[in-house]
Amino acid sequence: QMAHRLYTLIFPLDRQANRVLLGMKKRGFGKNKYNGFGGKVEAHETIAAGAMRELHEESGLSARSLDKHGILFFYFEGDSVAMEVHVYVTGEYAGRAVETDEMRPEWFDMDGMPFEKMWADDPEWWPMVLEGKRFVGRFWFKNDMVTITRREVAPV
Ligand code: 6U4
Ligand code: NA
Ligand code: NA
Repeated sequence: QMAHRLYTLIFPLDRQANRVLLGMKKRGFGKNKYNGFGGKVEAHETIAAGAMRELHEESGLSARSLDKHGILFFYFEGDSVAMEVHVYVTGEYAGRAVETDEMRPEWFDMDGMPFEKMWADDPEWWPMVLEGKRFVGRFWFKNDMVTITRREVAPV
């Protein structure tokens, strides 16, 4: 059994306007890609608390509730540690999105995601978020992290 490292990924939604807040990542893993907000879960916190903390650190927003949508497992060729990413949305949050050291926030139409500037797996599961479905996905990447060599993604 392979070792996993826990991560969160959270998407603030403005359901009335049919928009989602993404962040352009300015540094580190996934630099120059748009994504939801998130990061590593710390040892002392629950996964949900980690999602809320990362959202606040990276966007300035404070979530009042979370909706869990899925779990994504990412495997990288030649890497013995997989990523286990817990995906949430929130429609209830306080504050206003601000640019931080890590992320430049930008609203997008929920049906107009900039997939060409996102991780390669995102178009495969984002439709399930829109449909309100829960999902589990497993993606195997080549070293370039662009090419998916194998995928299993399904609603649960
Ligand atoms: P540091 O810089 O150590 O504080 P931290 O913010 O804890 O990092 P980070 O930003 O490296 O962690 O976490 C990676 C983020 O990227 C998580 O939100 C999960 C997300 N992510 C990683 N691979 C992804 C992929 N293939 N598709 C996707 N999100 C991915 O949609
Ligand atoms: Na992060
Ligand atoms: Na972080």
